[in-house]
Amino acid sequence: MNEDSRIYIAGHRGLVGSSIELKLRSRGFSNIIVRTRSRLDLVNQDAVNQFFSEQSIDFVIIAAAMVGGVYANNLRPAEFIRNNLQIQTNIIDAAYRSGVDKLLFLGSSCIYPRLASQPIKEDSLLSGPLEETNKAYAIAKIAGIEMCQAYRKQYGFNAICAMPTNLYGPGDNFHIQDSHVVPALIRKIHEAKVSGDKNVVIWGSGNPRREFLYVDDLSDACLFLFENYDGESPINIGCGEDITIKELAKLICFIVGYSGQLTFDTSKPDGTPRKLLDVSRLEKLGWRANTSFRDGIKNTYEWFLDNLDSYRS
Ligand code: GFB
Repeated sequence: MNEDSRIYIAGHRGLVGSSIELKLRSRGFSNIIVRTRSRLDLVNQDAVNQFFSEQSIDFVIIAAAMVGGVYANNLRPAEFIRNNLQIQTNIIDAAYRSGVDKLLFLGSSCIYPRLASQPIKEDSLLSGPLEETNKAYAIAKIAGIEMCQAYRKQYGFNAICAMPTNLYGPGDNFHIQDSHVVPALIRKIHEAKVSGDKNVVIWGSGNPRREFLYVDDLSDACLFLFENYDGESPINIGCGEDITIKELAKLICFIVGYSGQLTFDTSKPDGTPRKLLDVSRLEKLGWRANTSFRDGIKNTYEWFLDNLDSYRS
């Protein structure tokens, strides 16, 4: 990749894509190609084929996906599997056919079996049953990995796959029901503080463990892999540490400055009991996360306060 390379970021308005775009621009890449959904609908195969045939793209990063938290995944599995299969299939195939040099596909730690041994190694893919609440999304992402590997094997297409752990950061979706746990709790706890509520409801038991990675660390890792990895196996991206949802909620209360009670609504799903990635492959390649969780949550809360009128929800 050089500064004049034509790099297409699919999903540049999302949490991950926007961070990747900023990072590429800050490193001097000037030919970054992006399209809003109204100009290019990624579920439309003809539109995607036409876009690639017109653009002479060298490199592709697929950060476009339909994503959501445990509740949204459980409620709308048909949309999660259909939209994600269509988006990734259209892009991977059109990229290969139009002569793209290299493509990065982003998956998710939920591709691994629900009870995978921890920390989860890349090799545990397809070694056991998946978590029910996000099976449709996970199977779409697994199909994306398989498609990259099949195109590599049959056509020699340089498509690599990265599997990030749970992400958070500025620009996230703060929808009260559809979002992931970090933005949901930042919003709920902030709103309880402002309105003087003495109680915040946390979904599930509070016992599940999750590993959280700050989005700018993820975008850094993606560019690192783009420049340093050409293998077939997916590579996990995480920080190597996890915490319980209860501990997460307490940390957010501390950062927001809220001193009310937390109660746990066990009628809501817990999802996977634990998801901690084994990041030793990535570390051997030479990359490590460097944002502390406390700093990451602080930055995210500050961003939320600065964008109270315009955050995504
Ligand atoms: O972030 P989250 O939805 O992702 O939930 P998953 C993580 C944990 O936080 C679950 C609990 O145990 C939730 O029950 N939780 C507590 C909450 N309060 C809340 C809340 O207000 N909102 C949310 N969302 N959770 C998703 C997958 O699973 O992770 C996706 O469904 C994707 O497919 C993503 O892989 C990374 O880790 O459970």
